[in-house]
Amino acid sequence: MDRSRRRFSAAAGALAVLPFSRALAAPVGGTAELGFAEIPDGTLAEQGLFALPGKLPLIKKTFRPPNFETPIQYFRTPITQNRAFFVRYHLAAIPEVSAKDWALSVGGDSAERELKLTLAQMKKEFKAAQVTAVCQCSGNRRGLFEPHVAGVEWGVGAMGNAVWKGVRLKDVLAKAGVKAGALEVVFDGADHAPLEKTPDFVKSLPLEVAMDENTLIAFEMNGQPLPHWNGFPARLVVPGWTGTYWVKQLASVRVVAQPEKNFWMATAYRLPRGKFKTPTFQSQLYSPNEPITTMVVNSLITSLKSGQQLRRGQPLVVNGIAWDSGSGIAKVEVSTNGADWREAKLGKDLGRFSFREFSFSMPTRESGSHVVMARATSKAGETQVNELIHNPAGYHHNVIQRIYVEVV
Ligand SMILES: Nc1nc2c(c(=O)[nH]1)N[C@H]1C(S)=C(S)[C@@H](COP(=O)(O)O)O[C@H]1N2
Ligand SMILES: [Mo]
Repeated sequence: MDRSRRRFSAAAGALAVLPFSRALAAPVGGTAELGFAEIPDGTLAEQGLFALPGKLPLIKKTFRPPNFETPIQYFRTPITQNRAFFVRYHLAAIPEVSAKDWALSVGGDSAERELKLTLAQMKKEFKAAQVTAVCQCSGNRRGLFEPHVAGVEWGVGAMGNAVWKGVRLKDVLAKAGVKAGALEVVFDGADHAPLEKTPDFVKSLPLEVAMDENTLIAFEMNGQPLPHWNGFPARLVVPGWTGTYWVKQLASVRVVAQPEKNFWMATAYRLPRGKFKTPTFQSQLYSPNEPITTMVVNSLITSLKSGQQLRRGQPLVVNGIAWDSGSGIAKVEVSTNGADWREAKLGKDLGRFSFREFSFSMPTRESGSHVVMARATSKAGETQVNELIHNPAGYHHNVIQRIYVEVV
């Protein structure tokens, strides 16, 4: 019997009062009810909801720096509303940038010239571009790792999907002029550490990813200016790549001929080499590990909680969302008995970088327990895993959920 199964039996059987006391101890998002591990992590058990200015109540992970995750109910629509969108920062000093005073610096040793572009200039000089894309933290679901690893103990909500609008980074780089020999493009935001002990958050991308037509400098999210907490007035949008590259409060862009070697590239956000089939970041392969790059295929069931009881005769509805790094979702299969898989119906295609809704419904004629699973497969042929692929920083958790429901 696997661990979550045992947890379920205990909750449903001998300790009939347990679900209630657990509800008190774990107001939101315990690991068991998400269909993963058996024992709720301390952090997950103690967390509560808190509303940052301009935001709905989100699941508080840390105040300084602000780390807040999106409660599961906001994933019942394919677009995540701005006020519910998760917030992730590494550094606690986040200036309120005024749109009027903001200007982006563009340069670097592999740029032909230096530019300083105000928001008005950016909007006037470059063609508008838009993409619907998932921003997901590399460490989304880290709190579900067993054994646990250090870092923000995220549940399933360190992600969101939005319509991002701005200008293409490649158009801005073309105006600056990219010299032969350019290797990476380096991004810095306006935030910094309060005590200058922590290195400034600076990220780089391979030149070809920076030049991709879907890589944007975005000013808008779902038709509104970016919320402060999501990067106002401008952020990088790198569809398919994990959230770490989506630099907020973007202040400077530099085209360089050498690999960027600061802490956030050389030490943090790295994976053991060769463990995942994601693309390699060629210019950053100088140690036994490599930078994380694109997201792995994944899904989330949003219509059920583990331990939930359904009345016999009520349909068992398995709805949720699926996403990958941009090949698009080919299929989502659902199992309700731990053995057979049936294809769910896919919702409207909002673009290959977007969440894709799925739905499945089954009549319940008899009482009994079900293990409900959903398994997404991308158009590139990648499928969610049965067993966690361990890595020290707790990235790329795409283990198939196992949600236990009881028909009574
Ligand atoms: N300036 C700045 N940009 C940043 C970060 C940061 O700490 N500072 N964190 C990154 C990480 S790790 C993630 S997952 C995303 C989260 O985006 P969100 O806060 O809009 O949800 O922002 C990225 N951009
Ligand atoms: Mo992240």
